[in-house]
Amino acid sequence: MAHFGMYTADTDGRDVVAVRPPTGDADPSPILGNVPGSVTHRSRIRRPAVRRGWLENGPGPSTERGADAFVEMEWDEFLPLLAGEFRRVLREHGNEAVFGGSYGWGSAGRFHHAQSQVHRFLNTLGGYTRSVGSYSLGATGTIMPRVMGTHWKMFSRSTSWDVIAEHTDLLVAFGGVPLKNTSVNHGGTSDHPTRDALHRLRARGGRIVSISPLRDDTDGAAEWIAPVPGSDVALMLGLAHVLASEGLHDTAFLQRYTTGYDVFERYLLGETDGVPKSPEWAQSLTGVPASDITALARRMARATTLVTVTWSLQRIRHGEQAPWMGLTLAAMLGGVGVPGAGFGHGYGSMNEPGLAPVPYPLPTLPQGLNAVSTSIPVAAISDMLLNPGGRYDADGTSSTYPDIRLLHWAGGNPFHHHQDIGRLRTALARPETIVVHEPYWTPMARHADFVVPSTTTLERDDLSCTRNDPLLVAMQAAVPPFADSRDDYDTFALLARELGVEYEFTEGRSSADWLRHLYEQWRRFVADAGRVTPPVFDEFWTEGTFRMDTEDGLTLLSDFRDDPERAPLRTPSGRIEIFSADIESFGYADCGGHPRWYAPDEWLNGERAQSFPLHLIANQPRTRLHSQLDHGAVSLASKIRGREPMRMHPADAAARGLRDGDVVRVFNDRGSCLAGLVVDDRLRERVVQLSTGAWYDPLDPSDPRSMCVHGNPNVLTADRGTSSLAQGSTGQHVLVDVEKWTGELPAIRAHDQPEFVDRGDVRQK
Ligand SMILES: Nc1nc2c(c(=O)[nH]1)N[C@H]1C(S)=C(S)[C@@H](COP(=O)(O)OP(=O)(O)OC[C@H]3O[C@@H](n4cnc5c(=O)[nH]c(N)nc54)[C@H](O)[C@@H]3O)O[C@H]1N2
Ligand SMILES: Nc1nc2c(c(=O)[nH]1)N[C@H]1C(S)=C(S)[C@@H](COP(=O)(O)OP(=O)(O)OC[C@H]3O[C@@H](n4cnc5c(=O)[nH]c(N)nc54)[C@H](O)[C@@H]3O)O[C@H]1N2
Ligand SMILES: [Mo]
Repeated sequence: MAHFGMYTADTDGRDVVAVRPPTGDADPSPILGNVPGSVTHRSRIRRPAVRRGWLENGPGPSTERGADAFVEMEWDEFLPLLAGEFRRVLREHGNEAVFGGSYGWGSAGRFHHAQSQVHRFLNTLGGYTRSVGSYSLGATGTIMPRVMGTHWKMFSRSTSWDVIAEHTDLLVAFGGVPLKNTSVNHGGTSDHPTRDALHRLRARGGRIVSISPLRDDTDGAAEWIAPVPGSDVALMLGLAHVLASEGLHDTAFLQRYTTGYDVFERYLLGETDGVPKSPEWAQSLTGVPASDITALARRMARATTLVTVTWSLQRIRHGEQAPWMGLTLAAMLGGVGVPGAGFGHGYGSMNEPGLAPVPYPLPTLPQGLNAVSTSIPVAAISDMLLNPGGRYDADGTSSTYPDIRLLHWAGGNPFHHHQDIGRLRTALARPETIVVHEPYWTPMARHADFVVPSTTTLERDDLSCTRNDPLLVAMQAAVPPFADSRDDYDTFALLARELGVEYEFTEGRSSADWLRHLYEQWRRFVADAGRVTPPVFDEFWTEGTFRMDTEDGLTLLSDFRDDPERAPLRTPSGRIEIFSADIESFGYADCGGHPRWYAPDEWLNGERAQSFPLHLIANQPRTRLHSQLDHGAVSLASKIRGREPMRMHPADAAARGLRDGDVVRVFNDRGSCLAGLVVDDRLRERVVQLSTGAWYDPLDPSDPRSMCVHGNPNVLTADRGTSSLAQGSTGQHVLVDVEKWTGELPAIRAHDQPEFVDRGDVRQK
């Protein structure tokens, strides 16, 4: 099982040679094609390694990270050295000085989940500074619990695809419904039903309006509206204005199920700020003709309309506003809780929305208790490292950043996920020691002092399951561990032994014991609850899968609609908060008490666009999961002369004298990268699209702001939170300019081994 789907692996005893998706999967992911050859790929970490400068100078800040050579070592020497460093940091600086953020997707599998493993390990040592929230849903994760009482329920208990296919007449999709993203589900998936559901909706006469800078964000017949990127909230306000001024809004619904509509309406109609959010006003910001906005609003009021917002729209500045305003628009239409109507968030972002949930808890590894209460918003990593003791605001609280001495990372790649890599590299020069567990020599591994070689899922037994999929899957090792790599669990167990906390970490169990234990504990729990009777572990393991029951045919918030007194939302008012007194009370200039239009810093109508006239969309890659298996066949096949493809409208290419297949330099005042040009009219003019995931490959590794020769868009993006409320990632959008690359074409080195030196050549000071 992978995050992008289930498969059977054919091997030659050392590596995977072919993969076969299950016959029950309606639309298997093309990303599976990256798996063959991945176990023994030349970028694998063979042995434990320590950075040369760390061995020579001992722990301490270093600007050599990312440019230094490594010394390979035996485990017997490596583990005591690392344990000694842990003892030093804990003794001199205490547990708060250890950052165990480790954000990242790692791999599917409930037990060998790298992030759970590192957190459990650090908890047995007395705790660590942690991160909260995600890059996926930074803004949503803070705003939606406040105004709707939950955020995860929006996905895991979303209106099912079957209900949408059957009941929705008009699907108004902000961000479209990009099928490429439904490849993926955290923890895996055994089916991909989105394509078929959209087909059934259209076959029934349903219509799809795709609002996106990219026409191919919705496949097949859809009406395409391409507003200026980042202006969706203005468009939603324009639609809301038509509803309110023409009396098309559902006042009975607003009265019974929401609070604060009156405050919002005064803003909408311009009574509070003198600016009516009319279709004409919206046209001036979005470029969408006012008459089209009026016509769409009237259609929405007449039909069973589902308003959906992709997650990308909240991964930009003021990202709190789009999901909040989308929900407000759906509330004005009165369809929340009605089959096929209402609001959806994340259809086409992840496979999960629209899939039926499993009605009971799933087995997971207990992470233990963290004795340190310090945390930071996940996307504040550079801020934290650069400003120890500095103050910041988030979600109504003002806090100070801890002083981090040791960074321990397992299962994520900050060079993939974080913005402004130049700033990140300066930040990563600050700690005294960085430990990274990785199967591959990713850029994060290259910036570590201690590099721990991990196995991949293909090299170990595990079990997988996820909230919205019926299958519990026995993931059986396909090949033996590569070279000297170890399961993260075994590494942590040995490290725990060195540090005198082995039993606390392992509870006396091997990984095989843990799998059996977690499964049996879960089996007894669900059997006692009388829901299902799963087979005993050995039977399950032989069988390979167990099919659970699911709650089919859900409509989001139908229980609330049926009886708002008995099933209130978990908001202060128990209703949808179109106005939130709590948020208003924080007094933030960048997030007030009701949904509102805030002009972004980086957009085509702003001042910055005079210097950098193209709007780059750094969306999720079609050809891989994030940065994972960037060296796989499907990912490599899309590259142009080795560079990540970047799409551009023909008019913008012509204006710059660029042709399809050219290598271009993409730049702004933060950094630059090379990319391979694809000229394509399926984009709005002045929009370019360069997906995330090409491994950062600096031309000059010793320069933190070096050009990336491979095409990682995060050398360009701004490291700035969504707002003082959520402080979420804003990586989706950035302004750039593009020119032809006329210099010599630098080699791609990202997927090679780093430089090694012999132990004997290290001069300890
Ligand atoms: N500009 C921009 N940036 C973005 C986004 C965007 O829209 N625009 N999107 C953001 C989003 S939504 C996300 S979720 C993040 C994703 O960011 P990440 O989740 O950090 O990216 P991955 O490439 O999935 O990193 C997972 C790493 O875990 C490693 N790994 C796999 N299995 C194991 C294992 O068993 N053990 C260990 N130790 N390691 C393992 C993989 O090799 C890989 O390097 O990126 C974010 N970044
Ligand atoms: N193939 C693949 N699928 C994935 C992932 C992956 O790495 N690869 N990652 C998974 C993860 S972790 C996550 S969190 C989700 C993320 O899900 P999303 O964040 O929703 O995915 P993106 O592809 O970044 O963006 C979706 C679309 O939004 C559109 N968009 C961007 N800006 C704007 C705008 O201002 N206005 C409008 N109307 N549209 C805009 C873009 O055209 C883009 O294609 O994807 C998941 N699915
Ligand atoms: Mo994500």
